[in-house]
Amino acid sequence: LNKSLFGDDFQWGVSAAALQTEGACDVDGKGQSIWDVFSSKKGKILNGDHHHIACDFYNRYQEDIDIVKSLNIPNFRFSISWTRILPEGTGEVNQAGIDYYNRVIDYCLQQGVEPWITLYHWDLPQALEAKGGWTNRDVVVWFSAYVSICADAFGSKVKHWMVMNEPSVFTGAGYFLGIHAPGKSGLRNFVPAVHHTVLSIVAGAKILRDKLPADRQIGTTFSCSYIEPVSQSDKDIAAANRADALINRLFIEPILGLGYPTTEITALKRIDKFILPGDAENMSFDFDFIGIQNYTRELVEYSFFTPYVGASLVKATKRNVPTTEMGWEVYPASIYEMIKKFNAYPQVKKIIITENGAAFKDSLVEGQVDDQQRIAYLDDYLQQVLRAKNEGYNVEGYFVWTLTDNFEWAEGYHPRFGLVHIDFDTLKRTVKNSGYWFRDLLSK
Ligand code: GCO
Repeated sequence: LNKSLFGDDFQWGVSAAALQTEGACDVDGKGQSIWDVFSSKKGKILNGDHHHIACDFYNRYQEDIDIVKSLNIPNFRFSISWTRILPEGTGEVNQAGIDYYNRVIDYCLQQGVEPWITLYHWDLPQALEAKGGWTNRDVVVWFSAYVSICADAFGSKVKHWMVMNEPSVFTGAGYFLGIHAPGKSGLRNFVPAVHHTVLSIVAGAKILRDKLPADRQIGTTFSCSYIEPVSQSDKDIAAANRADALINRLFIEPILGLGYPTTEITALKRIDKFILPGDAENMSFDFDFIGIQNYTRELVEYSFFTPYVGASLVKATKRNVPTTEMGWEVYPASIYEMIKKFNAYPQVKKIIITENGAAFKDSLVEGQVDDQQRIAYLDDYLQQVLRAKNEGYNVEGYFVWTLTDNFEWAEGYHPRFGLVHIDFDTLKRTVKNSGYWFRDLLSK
């Protein structure tokens, strides 16, 4: 593989997120986020890990951006932490937070690396969670004010914007399953959180459109997995369709103007009571690009015991298939199928793969990490992206998840996804062989 096969306009990059990398949770006026609170609770994060220091990107951003540049990676996607800008979520702006992101953005630009900003990568201000967080409809107003400040502060320099990262994960894991911050569960939290998130994505996008120069690219990102039934029985096929509605369609479809997939998930019909008069016009937006993030596929079987969806995922670790350290099946054709699936929506203008990558057990031996499994994974998935592109499907960019090993949410530091190894005791960075492989791919 080499980059020229993908054409001159194809956008290459690497992705990261504030909470997973920055550390410095309580410096320079930053307020507490829901993750600062959640990670401090006993038993929430594997091995009792915490993101207090993480990769110390807050202090070492220059070193990391230097690495991005040295690997020939032209685009760097990272997120802004709401609580650095607005420590209490609303109200007074913390100038030190604005200054910090200006330093990061300026350093990227000086190095010839294009910054791509995600405005929300899951770290809601705790002060807003205390008022109900995403379950409280006022979040649309709070989020809009935050977006507006970011647009004013960074709009003259940053060309690519993503409103939110993977809404189905932060609402599903955080407000339905309770395994991510803020640890809430049940439909009574999940359903309003879904609707308020949709309204916020659209409100945020409209503000960006109003405030930013006309040539700015406005997007938002979605997680997705290719879903297949375990058997061709009617029950399994119907279960797979329900899982697909929940995992792949729940957020993109309203945003494209298609409404919520309540035909498949009837329990979601209770969302109607949160949809107020006038909401219809505020639920969809014409995005310049849609970011899709794919790692694996899911096999689904009918399950009488799983409430609301009547479907369960068959664990890859029980199926005798290759998996990553996350227990996710390595299934390269999933990314091809997802590109096809998102191409089927005529409203989608441009698709960019804003995340793809894998955690494997890496070992640092004499200053080297020879991560052949990761290289094979990335190569195989990229072949499938190329296949989709060659078949004429719209896909105009690819970002690896992620630059450095980092704090993988409830899994802590155990899963290593980086192109760059971090020794979490010394914070020393070592480019893995996958990083050099990506550099070479981008040099040809
Ligand atoms: C995501 C993420 C990342 C994860 C990655 C691996 O889920 O959007 O952006 O934060 O670390 O997906 O699980």
